[in-house]
Amino acid sequence: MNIGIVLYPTYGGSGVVATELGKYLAKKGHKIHFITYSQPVRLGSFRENITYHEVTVSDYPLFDYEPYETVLASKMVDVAKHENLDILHVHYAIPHASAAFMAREILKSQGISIPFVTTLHGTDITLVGKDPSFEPVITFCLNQSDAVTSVSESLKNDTYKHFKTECDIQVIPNFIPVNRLKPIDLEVRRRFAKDEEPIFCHISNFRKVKRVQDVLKMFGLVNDQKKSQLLLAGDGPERYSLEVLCRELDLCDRVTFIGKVRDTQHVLEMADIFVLPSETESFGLAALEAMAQGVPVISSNTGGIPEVNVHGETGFMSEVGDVEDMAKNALYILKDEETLNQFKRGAYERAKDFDIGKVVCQYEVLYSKLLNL
Ligand code: GMT
Repeated sequence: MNIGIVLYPTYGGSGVVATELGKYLAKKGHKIHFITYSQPVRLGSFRENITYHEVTVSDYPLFDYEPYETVLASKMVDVAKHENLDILHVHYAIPHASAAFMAREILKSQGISIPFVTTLHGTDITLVGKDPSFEPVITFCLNQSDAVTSVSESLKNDTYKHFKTECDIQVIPNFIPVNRLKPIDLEVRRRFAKDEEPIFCHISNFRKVKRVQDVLKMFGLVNDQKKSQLLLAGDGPERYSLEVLCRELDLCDRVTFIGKVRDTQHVLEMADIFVLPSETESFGLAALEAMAQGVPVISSNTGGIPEVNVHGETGFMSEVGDVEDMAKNALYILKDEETLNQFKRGAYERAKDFDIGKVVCQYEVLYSKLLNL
């Protein structure tokens, strides 16, 4: 199939999922056309069956706000016509679904019929989407999409709760390539921690919704009992206040701000515990990425996280903000090597349920159904 994938190219989870989906489908022989405004971070170098089409908005002085959605829709029309796309798959509803709707209608007016699939990722529904300034457009686009998928049951339920739509939403969970675990590179690990010190890790875009302050607070409580190290990977609006809190909690020699990393695997390989205390999380791809490296997860119990993290098996979940409980659970996992290894195994085995090979075929079946293949 010739598939156009529209995505955010940045470090966010929806972009990562869309890029990995495209890369995997390309390996299976499909022709993939990524359409977005800059090279997707996880795309890497040249690959067979993959083309990247850049959307460029001109900075005409009249525009206070660049008309990205219009240019994106035009690019979709252009790629669909000249690359003979069979289907468009847009990740994250805003503004990709409305641009896809416009593209589909333009193409229809020219006698070309191309369906589009909208995949909901989370904040497009739970934070941004339900804002009244977006709501009518999102509702319309959900109803107009040829198929709608969501990355968890929780997100599907949230969509029905916040939007007046009767569209059929198919849950296709996020996925990850689960590879064999590599032995820890002790030389690298020793740059961050002594052998007897556990390494905690958190990776995100440091937005408020991630509650990274809770990571520091729970880590401080753990560190009082058991000297540990914390690696914070990523960057975003909360970075400065996190650095301030780190100083206030007197944790500077225990916490490393790594900044943005393209390949999180190398950080996760060193970690003993991953922390995800988010306010809301439709799925928690970062937790799944940790589990695929055999890292147990201490998380909140919000949104779709319970569909990924199994309490008492792959880690533990606590109420949002309950940093004492999170610290207690982390100390339980770290109480001895046998318990830690048991949780590491549990996390790794659970990740296999979301292996890319098991999940991506569900998208292929969906595309075939829409194309009557
Ligand atoms: O929250 C982020 O880090 C970014 C955001 C995105 O759309 O890029 O993530 C959302 O989509 C991910 C991939 O499906 C999910 O794993 C995240 O849980 C979801 N984030 C939220 O719901 C807050």
